[in-house]
Amino acid sequence: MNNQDLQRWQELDREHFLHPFTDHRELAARGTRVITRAEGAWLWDATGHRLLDAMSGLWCVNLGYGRQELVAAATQQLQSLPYYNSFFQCTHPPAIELAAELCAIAPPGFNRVFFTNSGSEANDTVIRLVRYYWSLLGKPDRQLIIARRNAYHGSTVGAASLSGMPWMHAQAGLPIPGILHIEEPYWFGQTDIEDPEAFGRHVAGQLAAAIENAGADKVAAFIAEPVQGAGGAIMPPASYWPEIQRICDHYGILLVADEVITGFGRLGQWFGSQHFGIRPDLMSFAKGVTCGYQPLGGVMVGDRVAEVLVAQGGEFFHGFTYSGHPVACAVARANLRILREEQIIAQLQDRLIPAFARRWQKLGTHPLVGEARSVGLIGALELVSNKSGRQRFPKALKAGERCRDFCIEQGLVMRAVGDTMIVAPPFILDEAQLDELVDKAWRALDLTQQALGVAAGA
Ligand code: PXG
Repeated sequence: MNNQDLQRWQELDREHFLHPFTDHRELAARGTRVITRAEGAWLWDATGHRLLDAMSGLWCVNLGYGRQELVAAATQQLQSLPYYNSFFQCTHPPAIELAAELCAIAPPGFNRVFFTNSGSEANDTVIRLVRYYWSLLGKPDRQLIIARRNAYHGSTVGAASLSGMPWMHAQAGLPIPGILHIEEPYWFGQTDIEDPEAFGRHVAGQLAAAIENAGADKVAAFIAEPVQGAGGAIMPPASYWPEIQRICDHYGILLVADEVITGFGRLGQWFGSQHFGIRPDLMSFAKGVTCGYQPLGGVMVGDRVAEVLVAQGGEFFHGFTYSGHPVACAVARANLRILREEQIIAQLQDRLIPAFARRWQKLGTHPLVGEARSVGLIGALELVSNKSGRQRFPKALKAGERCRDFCIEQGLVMRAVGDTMIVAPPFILDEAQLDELVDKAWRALDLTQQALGVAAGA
């Protein structure tokens, strides 16, 4: 690769490639980083700069890059049956086997899977399924789906409507009708209530209030991520999920866990719901199911819904050309096999998660960090101008963005959501890489502090 290649790619990219979630005028001014190669937890860009990928791609490449078993599974499937659909009474072995394997690892009561190609499509499927479920039960008025502000459930029209991001809604006349948002359990960023547990109960109580307000006979479901990812790695207080579960049970509404980020080991269990003791009726998934090597998503459909759908349903008018694509399913099967056979999730619990948590906590002693929190292999740092109190920097200073840029300079991919820095590292880091992650993050925090002119120990 030479400089001419890089320049050409950057020019062609600027001229022809519209990127997702991107301000193109700003991108043209800043230029793009062209990623050309990856191995294990490492990425290389076209200039040869090496980066430790502490975001696992985009919360998905959990086993790291270059797993030959996944490559082989895709290649073999491409050779034997690269495509066939599962409409019109047809099916094929990779989707059948994967569906059964997913049900075997899911919590009890999950015995059916609907396949999609992404997390967004999975959550659109959720909207269709829960509304159809209630109409099959003779309650077509139960249409309302309650979600949360600052949730991210995807970017198709339905999933963006479930997402609680007003700037997404504003550009497209969303949300679609019948979707309501309540407050998120973001203690650090949202509240004057000092006790996190009291805050957790307080925000969970908003679900009961919203149901009462709408009338319980109008509410179909509540959907939430066990841990909000794109919204800023928001980890609810321990009091939150039990109270949400109690409220859903009390009113008989369906509980949907969006497991797109938290599924397949990220929290040290197969599903994030198991970590929090949540008993969802539906679980959407994507990302980690194939390690990101192929696009695949879906909805795990619990017995409560599946039995109505199967026993009473007519045709469910929904599906995609690539629902259960054989190559994606073959890769997912190989991925699940590695997770099972190498006992990766048990090892995360025993070794990597505690080792990560210990190091991550240390970042909390940095003068710029108001809170360092982690759960499983998700970490967040709240950048503050003053450690006592939760005082933020003025937005215009772009503290988070600067810190992220310093991370990249240091050779570390860490994401900024406003002034919250987040990581979701791959499951294959060794101790030296964990140390490197934290050392580089610390150095980037130092550089950010210097750039912002904050006195040490402020
Ligand atoms: N649900 C959750 C919880 C997600 O995190 C989706 C659904 C949508 O999945 P698809 O496959 O349609 O993208 C996601 C996606 C970020 C970021 O900035 C996060 C996602 C996507 C893009 C950016 O952290 N998560």
